[in-house]
Amino acid sequence: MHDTLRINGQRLISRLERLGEIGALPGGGCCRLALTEEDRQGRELVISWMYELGLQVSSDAMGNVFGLRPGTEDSPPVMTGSHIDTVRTGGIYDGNLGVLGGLEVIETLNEAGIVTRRPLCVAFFTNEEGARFAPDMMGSLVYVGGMSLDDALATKGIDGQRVGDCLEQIGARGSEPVGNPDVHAYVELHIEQGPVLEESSITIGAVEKVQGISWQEFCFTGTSNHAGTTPMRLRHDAGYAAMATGSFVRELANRIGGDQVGTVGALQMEPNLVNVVANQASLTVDLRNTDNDRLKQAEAELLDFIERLAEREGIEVQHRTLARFDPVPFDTDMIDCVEASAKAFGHSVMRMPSGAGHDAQMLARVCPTAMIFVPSVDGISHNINEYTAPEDLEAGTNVLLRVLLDLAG
Ligand code: HGY
Ligand code: MN
Ligand code: MN
Ligand code: MN
Repeated sequence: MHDTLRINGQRLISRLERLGEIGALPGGGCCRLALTEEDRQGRELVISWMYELGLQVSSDAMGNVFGLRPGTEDSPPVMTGSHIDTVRTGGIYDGNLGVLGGLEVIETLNEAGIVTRRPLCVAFFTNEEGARFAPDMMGSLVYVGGMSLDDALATKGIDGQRVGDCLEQIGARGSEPVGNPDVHAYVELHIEQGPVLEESSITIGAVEKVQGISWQEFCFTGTSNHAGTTPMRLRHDAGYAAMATGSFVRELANRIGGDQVGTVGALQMEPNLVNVVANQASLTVDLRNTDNDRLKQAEAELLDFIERLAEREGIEVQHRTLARFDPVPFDTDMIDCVEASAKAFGHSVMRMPSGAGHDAQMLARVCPTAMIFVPSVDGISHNINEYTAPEDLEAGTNVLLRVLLDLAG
């Protein structure tokens, strides 16, 4: 069964670097926030590659894009893919590897004249990052019917723009319906974005589950006042409330246990001046754990802390949930298939959870799903210095090739 077939690593890296030029940042990395002009250009380039490879290209009402390669059978496709939007300080591999690795598999099969029994499909999903429009994995969530199209289109981003308007502006709204996909299986190749594989000197991660994700936003309203004349006992300092919350999140993450993590990533204060007690402060809290009960405990303790803090400081609080996803286990047979494929190439492989969210966690709602991880150097991601060694990119994409051939027959 095509045991000697291998992908072309250099061609894959050239595509990754070419796509990375769109939204390139000084000093490396790139910024292609969802539904921006940079995202439009990235979409245009990847779609042009899909056409070059002879794929039948379609897109749905959420702007998710699909490149279909017919099989000898007319049956639900085996799908691979990921996302091509990035965070503001993104690298060139997060998401992009899953999409361009899928295209590299297609090109390798084209060159070998191999037609699989089941159709193959390479997809990229809209707004996986959620950095501009929460929740993350929005495109794949709508695709599987986990969020209504109307709710997604009406969602306002951090810049006040709506998803629906931005989709129109970049001409990305397709005609295919969403919410009821027919996919035989889904496999996503992705960089680990953490230190585990590198620290373990392992080449391939066979991902068992994606951890639970909780994104919340808190807006504190106090009273602005003179920083010099206002006694501490009379202050209603929204800035203090925000910073106290930040240090509580760190203490909470260290105390809850398991693999609990907690991050205050976004913080705004008003009027944000050296000599004025802040009357407004808003922040986001990202809590994650592979254990949902512990994640729920962390959320409950955070809310309790903030209520008591607001009471004590005489401050108003508004609270919004931006995203909440339970941990998602992947299909055991598919995990076995990833592990066996890695071993067939002689690669070291380990089973592991994913710390990051992925489109695969949404596809797992509708079909057997698995992920293939490759190491991130120094465990760095969501950082312009994100890097994965060429031999690991090639190893992961060869494993993807083999898994897709196993599934598509
Ligand atoms: O936040 C995440 O884990 C994903 O990158 N959107
Ligand atoms: Mn990603
Ligand atoms: Mn990401
Ligand atoms: Mn992700």
